[in-house]
Amino acid sequence: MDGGKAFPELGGAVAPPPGVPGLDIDPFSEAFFADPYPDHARLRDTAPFVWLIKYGIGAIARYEDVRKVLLDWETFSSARGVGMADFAKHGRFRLPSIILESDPPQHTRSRAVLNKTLSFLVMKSLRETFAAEADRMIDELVEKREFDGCAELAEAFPLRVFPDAIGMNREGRDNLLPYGDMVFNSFGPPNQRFLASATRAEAAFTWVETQAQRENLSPDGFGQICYQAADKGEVTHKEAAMLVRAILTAGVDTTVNGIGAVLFALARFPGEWRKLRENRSLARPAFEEAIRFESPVQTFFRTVTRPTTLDGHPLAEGDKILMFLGAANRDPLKWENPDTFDIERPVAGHVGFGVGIHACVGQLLARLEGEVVLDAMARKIGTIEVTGEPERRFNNTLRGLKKLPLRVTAV
Ligand code: 4IA
Repeated sequence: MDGGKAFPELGGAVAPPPGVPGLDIDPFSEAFFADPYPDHARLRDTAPFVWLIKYGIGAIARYEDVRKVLLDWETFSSARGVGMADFAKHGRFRLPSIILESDPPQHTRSRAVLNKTLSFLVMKSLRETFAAEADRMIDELVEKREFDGCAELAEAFPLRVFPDAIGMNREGRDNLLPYGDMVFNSFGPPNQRFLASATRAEAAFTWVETQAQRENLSPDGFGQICYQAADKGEVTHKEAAMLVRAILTAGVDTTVNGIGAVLFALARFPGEWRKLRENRSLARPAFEEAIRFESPVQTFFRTVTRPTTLDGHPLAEGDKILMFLGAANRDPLKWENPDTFDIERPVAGHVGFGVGIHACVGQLLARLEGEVVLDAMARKIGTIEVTGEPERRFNNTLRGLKKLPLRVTAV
């Protein structure tokens, strides 16, 4: 199979290999983003392995298959990029990440350092500050009554707590969101959406590299843990900077869209909001269920390293495979009533944070942020209602909103 000659802007449609059903779905189009669920169902229902004609790329959307590919890192590599572009054929748009875009043994070294940097103990040290900030922010919003759940909460909260926690200085933090938007767009095809975001974020590129340097991080932020590991020889100091860059890249848009997802879901499912108010210990499960339900990170690619098969179809070295995490998280073969937001369901095993060696290394941080926001809301807010049309933010990888007009009442 030739998964390579495939960018639409560079060549047009590619017929499927014999026996693989071809679909005319474009998972990087606004029509798809506006309502991906009918197409997710077509992707899952047609066959375990389907072909996206527009891009000339094989895809999987069923839970079992997505899980299997995520777990088999030796056959399905990340080192040639986890986006559509194959570093070996199409070049790279930034210096490859030594955690996301790497395989063992490099990945193992990087991961060990990030595991320490984002450990349970580090999260424990952040909890009090994060919770106090969530309380303060929710008090202010309750006072205000009407606000934009995106700008004033889902974006504001991570931007408030995360840069401080890692130890960034104050200047230029407004680069973080455009930078993330660009990187997450870069995992899709080189479409207009990506090009526009790259133009918007041009200056953010060097800014992020600079922010990741040791001398620009405060001594008590958790970013220093990467450099302390370098002092001990676990990685080089240059690698430590790359790992801090990774945290800066991966840590904002993801949690913004995770918090956005749970706000939007709770506003649409008042019964679930009631359950949360009555039982605050559901804050963490509610956030987790929102990650399953919305899957803020919708898709990733892998590159085949050696001859193998998917659903009996031969794959060759160099083939790219697209995995639909969002579709897997709503696969009816795995989930009961998958399209229902249910904060009491058994949600373990969802692939919203991935699974296997590349499973989200920041998931404890994400959950901490989600939990303290929901806990503060459950204590302070009586009712939540959507007062206007929510607006989606379109991104080649991320699913989320840019506007969510809300009205809340105090308890
Ligand atoms: C990096 C998957 C996503 C959260 C992510 C994005 C960028 C990086 C890592 C993870 O730059 O290393």
